[in-house]
Amino acid sequence: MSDLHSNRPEHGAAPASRFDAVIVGAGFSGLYMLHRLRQLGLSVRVYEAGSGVGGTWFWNRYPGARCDIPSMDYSYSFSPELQQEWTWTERYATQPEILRYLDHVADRFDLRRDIQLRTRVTAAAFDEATSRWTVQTDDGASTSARFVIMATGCLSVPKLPEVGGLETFQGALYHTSRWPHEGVDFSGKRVGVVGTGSTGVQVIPVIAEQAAHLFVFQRTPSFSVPARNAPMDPTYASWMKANYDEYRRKARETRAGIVMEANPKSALEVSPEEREREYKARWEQGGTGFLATFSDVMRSREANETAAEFVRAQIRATVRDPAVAEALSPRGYPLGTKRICVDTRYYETYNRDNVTLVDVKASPIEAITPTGLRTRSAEYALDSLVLATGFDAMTGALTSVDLRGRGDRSLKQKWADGPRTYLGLAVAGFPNLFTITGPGSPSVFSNAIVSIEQHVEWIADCIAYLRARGFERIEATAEAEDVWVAHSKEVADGTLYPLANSWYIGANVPGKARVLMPYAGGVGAYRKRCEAVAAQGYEGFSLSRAG
Ligand code: FAD
Ligand code: N01
Repeated sequence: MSDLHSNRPEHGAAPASRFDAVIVGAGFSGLYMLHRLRQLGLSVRVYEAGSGVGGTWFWNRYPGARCDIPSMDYSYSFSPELQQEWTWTERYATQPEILRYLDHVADRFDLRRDIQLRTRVTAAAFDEATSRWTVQTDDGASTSARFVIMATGCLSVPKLPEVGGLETFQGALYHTSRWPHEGVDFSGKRVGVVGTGSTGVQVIPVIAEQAAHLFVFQRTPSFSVPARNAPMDPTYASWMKANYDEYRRKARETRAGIVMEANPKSALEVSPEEREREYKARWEQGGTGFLATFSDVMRSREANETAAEFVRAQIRATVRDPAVAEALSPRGYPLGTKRICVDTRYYETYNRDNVTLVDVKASPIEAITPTGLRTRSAEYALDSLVLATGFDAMTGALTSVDLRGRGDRSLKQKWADGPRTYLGLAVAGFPNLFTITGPGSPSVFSNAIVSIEQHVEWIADCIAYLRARGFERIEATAEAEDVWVAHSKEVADGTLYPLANSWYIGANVPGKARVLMPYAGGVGAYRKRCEAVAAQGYEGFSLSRAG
């Protein structure tokens, strides 16, 4: 607690600057939020810890990084001009291309003049007398703002493995989400990668092509489907640009924020031949659409197992060594309940002579040593160690800021047993604070850009409403929050998600409460709920004027 305490704004110290709103983070969320609030005529300051804009795409520069939602979908829809003028070069754009896009957005909408880079928000406290927040940054300054919008990202706080000796390693150590800007040359090196989630699955095939030898330390195998990435088909891109409005409208009404052909049939009602044919067709098509092969893949354990077994069969057909194929075959949790990975030649990589799969579930990592990594049964000499060990997801970036609401209550303490929000947008006890893609919203269960745009627009409309009617304060009621938390749990319990030890439920961080953090009800239904709340004068919120 003492370190948190020292971050708190000094009582009585006058903030050096005043804004209508402070936005924390300059990724997809923060950039668009700034643009919308400026359009309303608000004075805004964005604080961003990184030395550039782009968020996820600024930080995750590891080789092989790219999106897993097609780029024509994984992009802003708010500006028809931007949509028409930007050209994606691949079906799934690489990290450098997405970062170029976000830099272009920052320039095109003249956003940079309100963004303060290299500045981390460490604390923020709500003053009940003035209905304003005092925001503290790591440069020692404080700022007063009526509204604070946390655009801090669901996957922005890297997580290191709980393994002793990391600091003793004499070779080169990397976390994939803090990759050196100048890149890394692995030629001639013995490299270890810990982690086989979406990041590991992307980085492993690329490092394997360069390293003298690659050791993959796998604890839990992932289900991965091929991306079938390819240069952008100009006919498809032209069609999309001509039909973007209608396409985006449809995407907003779907479950996952992406238009995909969903098969209404149950996996269990069709013949084995039809089942195989359908899975094969989706596998050949590539991408996350595999999850929509049948209507009950994500709802019925038995149906799910048919999809899981299909993937295991693909692994066996691809990987030559049967023991390695078996070690790569996920078992014990349903497909899709840890985020499904989308890869390029992932399983094929294990046929290379310079790649060794090490099963660290069977023989756990005991320590990182000065010269490499030691498991219970062997020692591996390494020149470089790459940690693809993920993030303190969804809550990490929010609770690492010392947020204090009414009565000096800390968000971290309030969320000790799991995050509680109203719609993933607001928290009872924390007036005038909004979260973009916060826990309790569909966020990571969707094409993030669809969810981000919906939140940004809802928050901007809400602030416009308050200002037009002279309200200074808005706060989610405890009752509305309780109802939303209960509803989210009920929806979650109707899915298979709680059956996996995933970051979705906080299982990757020791001591973190086990709660399914994203809302599993789908973006279409969720959007309708948010719109109804606004249409009813912000039902579930209390609004108040000065004094
Ligand atoms: P972020 O991009 O995470 O930006 C948050 C920013 O806030 C960061 O720059 C961070 O430095 C800053 N910040 C945080 N705390 C503070 C603080 N206290 N003070 C100052 N600054 C702070 N989603 C998809 O839908 N499709 C994909 O294909 C996809 N691919 C992904 C690939 C990778 C490698 C990763 C890690 C995630 C991916 N995601 C994907 C999820 C991705 O995070 C979102 O799509 C999206 O980029 C999130 O944007 P954001 O602005 O909300 O958050
Ligand atoms: O992180 P993860 P990620 N010893 O938490 C392992 C998005 N994303 O960075 O499963 C050994 O999924 C851990 O093992 P286990 C996407 O939403 C998207 O890969 O805990 N292993 C696991 O294998 C994704 O879901 C893309 O047993 C240890 C891995 O590290 C999210 O970001 C690309 C360990 C962590 O996997 C996070 O993905 C990249 C230990 N002590 C990311 N500790 C796209 O393709 C951890 N692990 C779009």
